[in-house]
Amino acid sequence: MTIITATTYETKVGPRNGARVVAKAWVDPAFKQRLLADSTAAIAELGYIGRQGEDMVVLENTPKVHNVVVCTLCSCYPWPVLGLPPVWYKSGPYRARTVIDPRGVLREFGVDLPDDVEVRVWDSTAELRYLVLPERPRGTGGMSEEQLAELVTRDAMIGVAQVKAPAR
Ligand SMILES: [Co+2]
Repeated sequence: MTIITATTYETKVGPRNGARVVAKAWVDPAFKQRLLADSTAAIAELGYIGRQGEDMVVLENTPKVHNVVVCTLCSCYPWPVLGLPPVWYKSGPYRARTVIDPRGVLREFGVDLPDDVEVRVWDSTAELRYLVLPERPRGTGGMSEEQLAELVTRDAMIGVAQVKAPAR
């Protein structure tokens, strides 16, 4: 019997599925189009289906729009693509402040967005679960889909981080 700690599941195992979705969207324009048009069905193409993932909406970050996901009521979270939510996602301060002061919360996570970037906050519900499609970082043109997936973090798919190119 294998015992996986909550921490491992939160940060490693669970979010790898979402990272594969993101990396595929970065390299496969047709998949990205399907992903944005019908997120649940496109994610299911990769086999990521199940509880808390029945009604997915993928939110695309662009140079002018940054999406952040929260659940103000409880801790709704897309289990099939991200695993279990981190402790801070369930915390009162994150749930309350993300709606009131998203830029302030993002700064605390190390994301300082220019004023001309619109921040959109999405409140998860039992019906809808969100996954952020982060921007592909510059300087990753030669990387494979697998290598790109390694760059994608859980926090970037919640919207409290940006994906960074590997240091040279
Ligand atoms: Co909830």
